[in-house]
Amino acid sequence: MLLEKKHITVVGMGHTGIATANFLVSKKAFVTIIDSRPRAKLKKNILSLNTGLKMLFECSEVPLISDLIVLSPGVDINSSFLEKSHKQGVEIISEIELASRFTQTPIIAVTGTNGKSTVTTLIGNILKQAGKKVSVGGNLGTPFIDLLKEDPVDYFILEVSTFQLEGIKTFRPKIALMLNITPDHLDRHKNFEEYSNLKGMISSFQKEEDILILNKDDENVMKQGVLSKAKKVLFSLVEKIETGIYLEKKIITSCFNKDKKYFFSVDDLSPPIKFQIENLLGAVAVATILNISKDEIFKTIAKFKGLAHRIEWVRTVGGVDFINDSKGTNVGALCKSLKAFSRPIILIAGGKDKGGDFQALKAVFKKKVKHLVLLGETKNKIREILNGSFDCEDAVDMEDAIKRAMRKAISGDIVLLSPGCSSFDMFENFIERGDRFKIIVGQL
Ligand code: UMA
Repeated sequence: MLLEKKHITVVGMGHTGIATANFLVSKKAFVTIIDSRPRAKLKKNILSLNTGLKMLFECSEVPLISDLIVLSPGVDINSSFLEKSHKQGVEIISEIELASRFTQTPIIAVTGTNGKSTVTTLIGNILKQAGKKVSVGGNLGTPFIDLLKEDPVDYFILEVSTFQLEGIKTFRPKIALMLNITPDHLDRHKNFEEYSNLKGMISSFQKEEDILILNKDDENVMKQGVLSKAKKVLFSLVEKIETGIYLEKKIITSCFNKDKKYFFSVDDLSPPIKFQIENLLGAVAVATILNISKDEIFKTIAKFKGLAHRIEWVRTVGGVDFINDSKGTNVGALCKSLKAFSRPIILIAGGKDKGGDFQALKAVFKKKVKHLVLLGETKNKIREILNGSFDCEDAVDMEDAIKRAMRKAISGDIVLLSPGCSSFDMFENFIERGDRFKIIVGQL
């Protein structure tokens, strides 16, 4: 793709916009970067931009001459300010699309509503342990276009969101992995169908020789998988799989071309990975396809500390495990976390409502939750939905919530913070909420 002397507009001056604009300048394009926020709010961002480009602030209008528009993930491709450009036939793409046009290195892309950061990191760690040169990023933090600086590598391993998939035209992972699809980001996407279809886009440009790994236990994932041309590999927690990874008497097992291999028992795993078996199966599927030995996989897993705020094991106090899942900001994430445990759970949930369907929680609460402590703005909504069918109490803040949970817990229980809501009613973000939980648990 020739960029020299092309007029390119980059929308958004966050991590992605900055990395993209700097890349385009290095390719000698005429770059304009626009942002809807005022200059005063973007002082730090401006410092990271190279010279030789034009900046427009408080701007929601694309410059008239634009050969190409590259969107940051936070910018909706259906925004009204892009309508004219769509009509004029200007190419509008996401940053992962642009980056993928500048490398021949195989891409391993991971998507899903929940668990994708953990799985992306785990795959990266396993491949590094096995001596491969990899570069890991995407939605996880470092924009793909910034990772190109590390090329040549053996693989790019990317966490990919629907916001990024919305703007792809050719993005073709050698291996794509779809973990799960449950409702999220419905404030951005029209409805669940649109959101699911965008997740499915991860495989849209894959060919017969590429591989698509699917979670057999998730019907929405399987629905999307049917549409793909790629070779399918499945994984499942609950059933035997002909081509893929599953559990046989608690032993992680692979089966390819009728050849079965046994890895290790989930009983041999320690926290934090023992609560993330489904995610682990996805990562093992990728590693197996790439012929990584079971020893290398096990060595990585033994060292894996998990990611902060994602089913993060914090501490065991008097036989009670405290788990921080503050990143569980939607109902799907909360359900997933509850299903990860086979022991009684005292759950701390609630926060700012993202329009989640809490009705869906009733059945899983009955099965998994021993006691519920409610926090934040959604307290009343959740209580009303439970309609007296469930033992719950209110807490005024995190400290109070943990104290209340402690009173109900006995040895062998799990105290889980998995709010199912965003954090903005009481905290700066989910990180501050999770850190608060960890500090208080650390002082018990
Ligand atoms: N902006 C506009 N016009 C708009 C919308 C936004 O100008 O219509 C501007 C904002 O004023 C701001 C900039 O765009 O200055 C922000 O861009 P951005 O939201 O795309 O943020 P980045 O810093 O580029 O971060 C993005 C991802 N953010 C989102 O998807 C919202 C990061 O994922 C990702 O780590 C990063 O690129 C690198 O790839 C974050 C995220 O929350 C962690 N992702 C969602 C999730 O995980 O659920 C999908």
